[in-house]
Amino acid sequence: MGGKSEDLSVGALEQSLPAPSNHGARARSGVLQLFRSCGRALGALFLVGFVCSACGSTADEANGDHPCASRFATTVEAFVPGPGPTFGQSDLPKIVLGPPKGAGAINGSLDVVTLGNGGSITLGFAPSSIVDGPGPDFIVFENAFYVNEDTSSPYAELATVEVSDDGQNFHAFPCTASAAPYGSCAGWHPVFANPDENAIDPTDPAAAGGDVFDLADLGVAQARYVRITDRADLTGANGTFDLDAVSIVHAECP
Ligand SMILES: [Ca+2]
Ligand SMILES: [Ca+2]
Repeated sequence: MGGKSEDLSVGALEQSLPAPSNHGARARSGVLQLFRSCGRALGALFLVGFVCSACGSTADEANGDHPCASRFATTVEAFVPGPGPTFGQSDLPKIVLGPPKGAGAINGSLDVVTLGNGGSITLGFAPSSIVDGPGPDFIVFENAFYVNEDTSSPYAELATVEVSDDGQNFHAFPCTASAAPYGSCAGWHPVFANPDENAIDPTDPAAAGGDVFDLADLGVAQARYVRITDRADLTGANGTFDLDAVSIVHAECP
């Protein structure tokens, strides 16, 4: 964005330059031209400096959030696998840290860890915290997809999501649905963001895909931990939750 603004600024300055009018005036014009060129160069530098003084600004700051360096899980605080599949578990913790690797509406990512039936995982986000801002505050990415592209029929693998600010006291988003739509369960929205393959912002709840959560629904102002627990009452082929990543929409950091 900064580069593009620079080019536009310099281009606008170039257009305001008058061309030399005749040979007699060429020498004088040459000196003048030099001053003008220097002036333009300084002006361009000033403009570039002005434009780039805003380069550090982000939509986060406009929303009153901090532009935190990390917007994804940075630690696995606990992992308690349930019985059943063990896919991805040997790749912990890194397989759930950082951004998601979404595979789109009709495919599920394989860059995931399965929790096993009733298994749970607790993620930390230090030095960032999730804070309650307007709308969704964080996004949980599973590898759900739409069967036959039917958006009313997600291949869902459900889990309950809880948040905590001290790592001891957790508050749960209720997850009890047994048929779509699955309310505030995680594991039923396809994932589109994949920084390896596209430019979709994994922290944009309107574009990233995944399951979005709003701290305001629980009356919680801030959370530093997210615990995800597979629904033990759901078993079978799609009975175990597969975690790809968690991103922070509204972040705060030291
Ligand atoms: Ca919120
Ligand atoms: Ca289950």
